Formats: sequence, structure tokens, C-alpha cells
Amino acid sequence: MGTDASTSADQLAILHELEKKVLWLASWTIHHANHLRESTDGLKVGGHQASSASLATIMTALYFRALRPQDRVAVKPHASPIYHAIQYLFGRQSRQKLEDFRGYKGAQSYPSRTKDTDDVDFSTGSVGLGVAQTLFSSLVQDYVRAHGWGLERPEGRMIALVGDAELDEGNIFEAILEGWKQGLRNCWWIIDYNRQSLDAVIREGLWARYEALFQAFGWDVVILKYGSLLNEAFSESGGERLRQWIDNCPNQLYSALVFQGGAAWRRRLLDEIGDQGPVTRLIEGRSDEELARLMTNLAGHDLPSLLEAFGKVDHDRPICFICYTIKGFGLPFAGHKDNHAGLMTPAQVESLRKAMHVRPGHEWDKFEGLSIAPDTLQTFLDHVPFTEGARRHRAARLPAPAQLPVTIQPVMSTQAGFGALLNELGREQTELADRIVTTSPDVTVSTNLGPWVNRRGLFAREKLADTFKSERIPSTFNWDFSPKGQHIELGIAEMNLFTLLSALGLSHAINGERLIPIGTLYDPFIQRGLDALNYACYQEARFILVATPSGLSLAPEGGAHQSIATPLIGIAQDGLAAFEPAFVDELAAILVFAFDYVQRAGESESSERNWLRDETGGSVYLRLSTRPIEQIKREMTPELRQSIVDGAYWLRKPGPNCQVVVAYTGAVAPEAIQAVGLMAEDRRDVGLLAVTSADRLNAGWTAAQRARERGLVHARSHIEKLLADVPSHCGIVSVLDGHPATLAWLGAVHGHRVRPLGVEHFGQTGSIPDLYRHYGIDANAVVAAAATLTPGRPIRHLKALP
Ligand SMILES: Cc1ncc(C[n+]2csc(CCOP(=O)(O)OP(=O)(O)O)c2C)c(N)n1
Ligand SMILES: [Mg+2]
Repeated sequence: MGTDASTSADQLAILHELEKKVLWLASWTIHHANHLRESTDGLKVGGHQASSASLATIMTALYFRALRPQDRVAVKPHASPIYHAIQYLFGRQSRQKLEDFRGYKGAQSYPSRTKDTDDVDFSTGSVGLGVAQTLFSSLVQDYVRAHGWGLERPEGRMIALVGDAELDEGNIFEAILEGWKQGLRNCWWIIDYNRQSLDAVIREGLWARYEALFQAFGWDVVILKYGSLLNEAFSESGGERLRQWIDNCPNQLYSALVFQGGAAWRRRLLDEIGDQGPVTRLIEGRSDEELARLMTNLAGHDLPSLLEAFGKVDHDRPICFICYTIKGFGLPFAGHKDNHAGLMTPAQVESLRKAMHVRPGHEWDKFEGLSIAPDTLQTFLDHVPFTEGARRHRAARLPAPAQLPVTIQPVMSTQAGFGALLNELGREQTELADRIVTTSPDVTVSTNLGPWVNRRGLFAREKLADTFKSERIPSTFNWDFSPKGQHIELGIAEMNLFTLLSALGLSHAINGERLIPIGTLYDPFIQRGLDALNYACYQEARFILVATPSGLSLAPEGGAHQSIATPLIGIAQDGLAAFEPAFVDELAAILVFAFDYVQRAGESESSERNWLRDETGGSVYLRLSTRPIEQIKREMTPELRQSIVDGAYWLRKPGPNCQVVVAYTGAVAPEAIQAVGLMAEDRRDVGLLAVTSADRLNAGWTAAQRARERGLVHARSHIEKLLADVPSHCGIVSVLDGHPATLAWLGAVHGHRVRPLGVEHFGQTGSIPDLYRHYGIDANAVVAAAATLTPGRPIRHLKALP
């Protein structure tokens, strides 16, 4: 259905006024941030001014006319001032925040879902990511509706306002391909084809590559090149010649002429196509100002063309609009190739002010200088379709289970445990299980999601049977697709995995329907999609990331596949609670916590128990392994469960005369346990600390210190309590299959000496024992570290190190 057929002349007149106002407010916001605010830090807000002007008309057409409340938009990062200006006119953005643009708690430089308060749908900033996010959000909308949820709400369009240079980012192309595979609908990408990037003017003829590319992947392509003034001129006598000239004009020259203005246009045009006949008349019939206006009347700055193009869409196919625009349109540096960092001088702002009829002191007045009565404008704004309806939704929390049943084999890996746990979940018809969506970039089977997928099926809008099954060819996995399936299979693109997790993990806010997304990949490939992961966390999307195998356990397949830095990513990534369990019962306890944690959205101070702000919730990262290890038969007590979630517990509590503590994380548990055994005769009361989350331990410790510095003298974090009774002369040997810095800080908690063992180099292939010996994280290396760290008699079982 078209958004609406036609726009009346009165409405068009109002939209023209709003277009001017939006450009003024955005320009003034930027000027204010640079020149007028007291706290101006000397860092100029380059980028915004020219980029914003480029999109002013398109965004006016969208927000004041074409959009509906159910539509969701990712706005190109540097158009943020235009976005905030529009929201200001809607009464959803405060003057204070505009005055503080880019300052502390002010309107954000790039639109931010979480930090802005004016209803931003998708954050943008790292170019390319917001664009892809709209595509995946559209797939998630289809997923939700195919499962019969939220059908009472209208379907929205997912729209990205895309910079032309933004299309250089590879993640966009990965997304387009995936969108084609998944039958993408309801997605509009509106390219701001200003033919300029940050540094320069872009290549000639890019539009033709885009057109072919988008069409190849099933998108409609709508090229909006000429505005209504130009189209009228083309129909005049001599107009066709003018059109040919424009079509053949190189981007650089066009930009330069835009910058130079009417007289330069005239000279050039007369030189090149002047004929002393109709063409010359067409040019000479216009003043310099009129000629400049004509030649810059590209469709991206022409409200009637845009309104018509957006209004007449009556289908749900994905559309790429290529809108010709001019970077800096309406401002003095329009078209200049250096304008990305351009800022208007105070004198230039003064002349813009005059042109806009804005009196000094009235710069922020909504209707100042407009020629239509304020009442009429306000009434129009009050009835803009976009604002008439709920936009941000909420969804209730799903009940998370108190525990997860699973049969633990005597020897088992955490990855196998994960598969078994999900298989059990898939067996039960619970609300939680029904809302779980799994996804994986072509490693579904090798990350042990197979049994879950067998139970719950793959998702596709159209049913597609597994031919192997219908042909009765034996296969372990049932690969049936249906609209009720709960696994989204992706191609091998980790960027897409994280962007999809971001979209799934925001479904409660965007679709009002909660999903519990679980994504799996091999741990080293987190780095492949790290910016998209960071972006998902920044948007506060909620998901569970299962990264397996990790560390050296992948090395037999190729030394370059081992992951070293990921435990540090787990510590450093905000919004992501990282765990690395060693045993399957720990994993079960962590998953129980995760199902609840990903749904929390509370506001509270840190809890006195562990000094973590657990009420706010977040996403969860589980670093797992394929290494089968002997499991401990034990009862899962509430205390143990809590300690696992808090990040550590004593597997062997150190005695009062303890000389050495071994602190380990993850798959090296057998080595740590063995080392403690080997030392027992020669070192007293050795302790063994199982660290299930270096991330949470570290965060709690930092928070407790901060609390004490603020006067809360009794604040104690979990790790401080655990290590409180360890004598100060005791040494700590820490060990993990990952970077040693992950646990090295443990010594700073109470001043114990630490020898951190871990993996710093990569590239070797071999069996796990070979590699643990090679990198010095086997039992012997732990014993050697302990012997060196703590005085005492030689440790009998120590062998010479290689
Ligand atoms: C991933 C990433 N790399 C680099 C940048 C820095 N950057 C910001 S805008 C920009 C150029 C954008 O050009 P375009 O998309 O054409 O937008 P325009 O400025 O023309 O409006 C660059 C390189 C960024 N924001 N994100
Ligand atoms: Mg550009």
C-alpha cells in the first residue's frame, strides 16, 4: 500500500518551510557546539555540517510525510543534527540537549538508541553497521510474524539512510547476499548520492555498479536524479542538450561548479553547449541565482520528487533509492571536496541567519522566520503520521527455569554439554524454549546445535523439505525449513551473525515480542565480527553468544585457528558478561543465569554481594571447548551455583599455611588439578581456585574499590572475599588456554605475587597435550611456576621444562 497518494499544495508549502527550518536548526546546533558553548573543547564538529545538509530534504520528506510509526530508521551518522532538529520540532527533543550537542549528556554526535532520549531506532556511527541492521531487523520482523506473534500491529519498513561512501564497507555486501537468501522484504535503503566521501569525490559511474548489484540480489532500484525544476527545463526547447551535458559531467566538475555558483555555471555551460539558439536562451533566460538553483535541483533536494517516489511504493520488495544530492546543499561550502570537515564561519552563519529571517536571540524558536502562521505549522506537526502511534515497545520477561536438567557423562566437553542442554530445552514445550532463536554462520553442526535444530527445525518463510529425508537417505540431521522453525542458518559471515543477533536481541523493543537469541561460532572468529559485536552491545541488544571451540582446542585444524585474545575481549567488552566454564554443571548454572540476565532491564546500584550491577542485565558470552574432561560428581548447592555465576569458587580451599594457590579458567582444569596433586607433598595447603568468569570477578573488584573510594568502607567484591584468608606470602599461579593477562590481575587484589600462565603466541598445530606443553600451560609448567614463585624444598614431581 502506498503511504498516501498525493500531497496537497498547502502541505507542500508547509513541508518546504519545515525543510528550511530543519536545515537552520541543524546548522545552528553545530555552530553553537563549536563557537558558542562555554565548554567548547577545541575539537570542532567537522563532518556534520555538510553531511547533514545533504540529507535535510530527504529526511523532511520521510519524517514529516512518508514514515509511519511502525517504520524504523537508521540515520547516517553525520546527519544526526538533522535528526535531532526534526525531533525538536516534534517536541521530543529539548533545547538544552541541542545546545549541548556533542557535549556531556547532550544530543549525541551520531544517533544513539541508548544515549539519546529522542526515540532513535538504531544507533549509527561505525559506517555500514546501521545499514545492515535494518536488513536484519526486517528479517526478524518476518520471523516474529511467521511465528504468529505481534500480528495485531502493522508491518513496518526498515529504512536506512546511507552515505554513498558508506557502501564501501564490506559488511553491507555480506548483508545483501544474506538478505537475498532469506527473502528480504520491507527494507528501503536510501542512498545519499552526494558523490563525496570524507576525503574526496567518489569514482564516476558508481550508481551504475550499485544499480546492477542491487538488482542482481532482487532489489528494486529507483534512481532519483533530477528535481522538478530540472525536469521542467529539460522539456523546454534546448533542454535535452542540457540533460546530456549533465549526464556526461564528471562528478568533480559538477561539485566544483556547485561550489562556485551561478556565474561559473553560466560560463561553463555557454562555453560547452552554447548554441546561440535554444540552449543559450534556456541559460540566459535565468539570473545567476536562478541558474544555480536550477543546476543544483537534484532530486534528493526536491521535495515533490521525493514525496512522489516514497508515496507511490505499493509493494514490500526491498528498494534501493539512489538519490542524487549535494553535500553541503544550501550552505556556503556546498560541493567543495574538502567540506566534510567544513564549518561555517560566524560571518557565514550570519548570512544564513539573514536568509532564514531568524532574529538574533530567536535562533531556537521553532517557527521563527517562516512565512506560514505558527498555528498552522503546529497543527500540521501535531498530525504528522509518524508520531501518531506507539514506537518503542516493551515485552514482559519470560520465566527462566530454576535449573536445567541434563545428563552429564563422566567425561564430557563444555561444547558437548551445551548441545545436550539445548537438546533438553528443545524437548520441552515451555514459553522460554519457544522464544529461543538460534543462529550460526555455517557452523551449526560443528558447534553442537544439531540436536536442537533436529527438534525445532530451521526457519524460512516458505516451507522447504529436507530432500535427503524425503529420499530416505540416512543422515544425522533433519534440515527441514518452515515458518515455525527456530534456527536461522546464515552463510559464513560473522559480521552478519552479530548484526542478526543485534536485531533479534532488540525484538522486544522493536517488535514488542521478546526473543532469546543464541548465536554460535568458533571463538577465534569473534574477531572477524568484533565491531558488529561491539555495535550490538552498544545498542543494548540482548543475546547469548556461544563461542566454541576456543583456545588451543582448535589448533589441530590449523594453528592460526587458535584464539588467544578473546578472554580479554570478554573482560573489556561492555554490555557482555563473559564466562568460561570448565565443567558441564557449571555451564548449566551459567545458562540458567543467562536466560534471566539477558531479559533484565532494571536500574539499580551495584549489589553489595558482588558489586556488579546485575539488575541492568546484558548479553552473555560463553567461551567453550571441545576438549572432553573428566566431570566432577557433586551436588549443585545454591551457594555453589551463586559462586559460579559470580565468577569463582574454591575447588580446593587453601589451608591456613597455604604457600601456593592455583587459579585456573576453563579447559585447563585437569592440568590445574593434576598440578595441585603433584605439589601436595612439597607445598603446604595448596589451594585450587576455579575461575568461571574473569570478567565478572574483575568488574566486581573494580566496582568495590570505587565504592570504597566513595566512602563505602565495607564494600567487598567476590574475589576479595575469596582471597581474604590467603596468607600474604602465598603465591598464585594462574593458568588458562588464552592470554595470561586475563588472570594476572588477581595478585593486585590483596598483593599476592602472581605468575600468570597462558598462551601468547599462535601458529602451532598439534594435539592438546603437545600444545599445552609447548605453550607452557600443562601441569608441569604450573608446578615449575609454583616452585619458582614460592620458597621451599624442591617439588619432587617437577620435570625439566622443554
Ligand atoms: C567504520 C568507519 N570507518 C571510518 C569512519 C569515519 N568516517 C565517518 S564519515 C566518513 C565518510 C562518509 O562518507 P559518506 O558515507 O559518503 O557520507 P557523507 O559525508 O558524504 O554524507 C568516514 C570515512 C567511520 N565513521 N566508521
Ligand atoms: Mg557521500
